[in-house]
Amino acid sequence: MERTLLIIKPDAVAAGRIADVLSMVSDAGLRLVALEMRCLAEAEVRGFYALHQGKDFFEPLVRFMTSGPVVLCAVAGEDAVSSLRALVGVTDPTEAAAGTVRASFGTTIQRNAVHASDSTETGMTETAFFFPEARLLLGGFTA
Ligand code: 3AN
Repeated sequence: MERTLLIIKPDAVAAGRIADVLSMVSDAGLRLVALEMRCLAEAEVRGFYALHQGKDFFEPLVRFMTSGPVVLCAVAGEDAVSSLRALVGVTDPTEAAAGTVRASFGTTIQRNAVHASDSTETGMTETAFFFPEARLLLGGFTA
């Protein structure tokens, strides 16, 4: 079972698309194992996107990601990382395949509706960045 982190970004939250995105995740056979809606602190965003520090889009990205509430979602499933990336589409919504989350709800390369981990390794580290292991509901789905 892989883990991956989905973030519904401030643009998609403001546009009222939380339920649409979560439906697409469920319909793809992926399981939500933790969910939290809140505003991110600037330091958290800088830490989360540390890889991009120094790039020209970094400061605008920090401002955007702290501009309103986000929904943090830990997602689990077989091939969860690649399945979620396929569902989300490429970074630039104008280039994303029809029917993907970013093509449907993103507007620009910055305001691209969601984040999704890009490898099995970042799936683990990014999930752990926001959710301690004890908060992941990895078992007990018997209903
Ligand atoms: P992805 O989220 O598709 O893995 P990354 O990790 O390369 O993309 O970029 C992280 C975030 O930084 C993107 N989701 C987007 O919001 C922003 N971003 C990336 N490239 C650009 C760019 N060229 N111009 C503006 N924002 C960008």
